[in-house]
Amino acid sequence: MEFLLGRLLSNNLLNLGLKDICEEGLKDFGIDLGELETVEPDAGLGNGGLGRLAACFLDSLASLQMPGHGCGIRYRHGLFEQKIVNGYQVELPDNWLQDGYVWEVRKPERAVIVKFGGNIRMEIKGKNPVFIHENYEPVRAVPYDLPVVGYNCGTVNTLRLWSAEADDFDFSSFSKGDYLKAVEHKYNVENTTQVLYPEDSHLEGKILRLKQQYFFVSAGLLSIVRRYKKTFGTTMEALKKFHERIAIHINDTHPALAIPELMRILMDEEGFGWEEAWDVTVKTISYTNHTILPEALEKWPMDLFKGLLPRIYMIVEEINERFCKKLWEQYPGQWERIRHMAILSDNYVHMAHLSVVGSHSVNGVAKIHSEILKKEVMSNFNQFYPHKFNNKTNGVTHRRWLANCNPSLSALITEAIGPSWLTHPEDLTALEPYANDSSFQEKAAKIKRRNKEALANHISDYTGVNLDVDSLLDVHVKRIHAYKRQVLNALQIMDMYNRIRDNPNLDIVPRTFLFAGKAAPGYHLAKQTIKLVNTLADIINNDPIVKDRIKVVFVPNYSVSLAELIIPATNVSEQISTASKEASGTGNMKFMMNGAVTICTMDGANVEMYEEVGEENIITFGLSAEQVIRYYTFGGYNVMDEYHGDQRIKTVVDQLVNGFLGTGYNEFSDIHHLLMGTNDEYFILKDFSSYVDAQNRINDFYKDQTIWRSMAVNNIAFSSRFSTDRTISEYAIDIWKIKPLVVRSGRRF
Ligand code: 26W
Repeated sequence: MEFLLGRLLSNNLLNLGLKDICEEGLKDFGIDLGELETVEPDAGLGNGGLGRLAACFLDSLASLQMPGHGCGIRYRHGLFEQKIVNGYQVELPDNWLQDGYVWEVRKPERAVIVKFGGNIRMEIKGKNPVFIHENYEPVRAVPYDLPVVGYNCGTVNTLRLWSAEADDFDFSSFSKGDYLKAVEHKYNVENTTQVLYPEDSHLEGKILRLKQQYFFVSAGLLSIVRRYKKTFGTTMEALKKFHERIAIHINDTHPALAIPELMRILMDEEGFGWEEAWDVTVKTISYTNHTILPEALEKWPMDLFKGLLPRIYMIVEEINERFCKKLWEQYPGQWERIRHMAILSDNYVHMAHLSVVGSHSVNGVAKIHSEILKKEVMSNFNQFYPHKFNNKTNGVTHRRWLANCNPSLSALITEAIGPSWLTHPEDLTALEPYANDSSFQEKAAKIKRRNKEALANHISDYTGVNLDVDSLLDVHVKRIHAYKRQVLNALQIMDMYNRIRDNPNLDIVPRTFLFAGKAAPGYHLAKQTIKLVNTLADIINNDPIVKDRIKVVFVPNYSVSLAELIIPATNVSEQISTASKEASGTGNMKFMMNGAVTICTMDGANVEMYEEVGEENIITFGLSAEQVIRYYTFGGYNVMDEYHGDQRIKTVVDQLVNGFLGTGYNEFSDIHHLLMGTNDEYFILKDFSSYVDAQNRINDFYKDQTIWRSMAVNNIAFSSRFSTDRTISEYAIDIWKIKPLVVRSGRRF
C-alpha cells in the first residue's frame, strides 16, 4: 500500500551507467546535476520504514534481474509536508503531482472496474450456487506505470500505481438534470486515491482506508489474472497452475484482502470450487509482518466491512468457519484458544489472522522480531502452522544508500577494493584491512567532513542554525514515536546541559544533536516531542555558558532526499528503541553503510549489526527484549525507584514541568505523563543511566580519532549483509521460488 520512492533521476542514471557522463555533459552547459535533481519532487507515497523497504526491494529485484513488480496506489497527495512554526509541527498537503511526473505512463486501456457496496444474490446454476453482485458502485481503476531500472543489467520492471477515476459526468444523473449529483459522484469516486493515511503505527478504522485497500488489491489481482490468461490461456487446466507461475506477496496486512479477492475471482469469475480455489490461493500468497505493536495490528469493524465489501465478507466468513472447524478438531473444547485465533471475533475482522491463515509463508523482518512473533505474538499460530513461520532480515539498497548518496566514499571504496561490491555487496568485507590503514582512514574522514559541509549548507538555509562541521554529528532521524524514544535522547541532552551549567569546563567533545522526523497529525505526544527538541535547541544554542560545545537542531520535513543528505554526514547513529518494539529498523543499516558508529539497544536488526561488526565497533546499552517482556508479563518495575534513586533523573523530569524550559507548565505534560503517569511504559527512565554511560563511551572513543576512524571503516565493511540484494535473494529462493530472468547477459560498466 506504500512505496516511498524518493527521487528517481540520479538513481536511474546510476543504474543505467549514465550518471558520470551526464554530470560531465551538463557541466559544459553550466548546469550542476545535483542542483538539477532538486527540481524533481520526492515521491513520498509512504510513511516510513515499511514503504521505504518496498522501494529498496524494487531496486534489488530489478538489479538481480528478477521478474518482480510492485502494485500500489497513486496517491494524489503523499505524506504531508512538515513545517516547523514556533517549534511546533504544522502539516501542509504534499502536492507532488502539481507540475506533472515524468516517470509515470498512464495506461487507460488497462483500466479495470472495482466494485463497492451493493448486495449479493445467489442463484443455482445446474447444481452449483453462483453469486451475483448487484447495485454496486463501480470505480474505474486506471494504472500508471513507473519503470524500475535495474543496475547495469538491462532489466526494467514495473511499479504499477492505481488511480481512481470517474467519467467526467455520471450521465444517468446528468440526464435527469441532477448536475450537482453528477459532480458529487465524480468527487466521491476520485476521493478514493486522494491521500495517503499518515498514521504509521496506529490504526484509524476509517472506511476510506478500507476502500483504498480493496481498491488497489482488486485492481492489481484483476490485472494479474488478465495477464496470466493472456499468457498461459484461459482453460481451467492453465488456471490451476496459477501458483506455479505467480507469487503474490503482501507487505504487512494492508493488502490482506488479496486472499478473499483471489478466492472471489477464482470462484465467481473462473468457476473454481472452494477447495480448488483455496489450494491455489494459499500457495500463491505470502505475508510479511512488520510490527508487533498491538495498536498497529489492523482490525476492521464487521459491519463496516460487510457494507463496503459484501461478497468479500461472505468469503472471509467461510474462511473463518472452515479454519475454526479445523482448530476445533485439533483443540477440542479449547474455546478461548479458538476465539483468540479466529479471523472474525468480538465484531472485528482480524487482518493478521486472515493473513496467516490464507498464506503459505509468514515472515518477520529481523531474527529477534521473527522469534518474538513465534514465541509471543503469534505463538498459537506457530504451534498450529509451524512450517509457515520464517525470518527474512531486512536490508537497504546499497546502490541508493551508499553509491548514489555518497559518491565520494563510494569512489574511495572502489579505488581500494574494485567495483564488484556494487553488484556483490558481500565483497564490501574486503575493506576490513583498510580499517587500520591510516591513509584510507584519513581519506574517509575528509569525505565525512565534506558531506557535513553539504549538510550544513542545507541546514543553515532551512533553519538558520550554523552547524559546526568540526563537531561530532549525532543523529536521531525517523518517525517520532514513544517507542523510538526520542524523549530518552532529549532527556540525556538536558542532563548533559545541566552538567555543563554545573561545570562550565566539562571535558566533552563538541557535539551537534540532529533530529528529524514527522509526527502523525493526531499523535499529541509525538508533537510535544518535536516541540521539546526545538525548545532545547532554543535554550542550548543561545546559552553563552555552553560556548557552542553542544548544539541541538531539528531539521524539518524529513524525507528520502533529506536522509540522503544527512546519513553520509553522520558520526553517531541513534537506534534507541525500547527493546522488543522495533521490528527491524532500516535507517540503522543506512548509517552503518556510510561509516557511522551506532549507539543502540539490542532491538530489531541492531542485534544482527552487533553480530556482524563485533562488540568493539558498536555501542550498546539498556534492557534486553527478554527483560522488557518479562517486566510486561510479571511486573516488578516501579518508575518511582528511578525517579527517587537518581538525582539526574529527578532533575530532568522535573525540568519538563517546573518552568525551566521557559514554556507554559502544561507544554510537556504528555511527556511527563508518559514517564510518570504510565509507570514509564517504554522504560525510558529505566534505561537512562546506561544510556548516559554509553554516550560517555562515545565521547571517549571519539577523542581518539584513530580508534574512531577504524570503527567507522569496520562498520562500512561489515554492513554487507544488510543489502536488500541479500534479502531479496532469500525471499526469491525460500518463498517466491523465482529465478533471475536474464534479458542482457554481461555487465557493461
Ligand atoms: C494501520 C496503521 C499502520 C501503518 C503502517 C500500522 C503499521 C504500519 C507499518 C507496518 C509500520 C512500519 O513501517 N513498520 C516498520 O517496518 C520496517 C520495515 O520492515 C521496520 O524496519 C520497522 O522496524 C517497522 O517499524
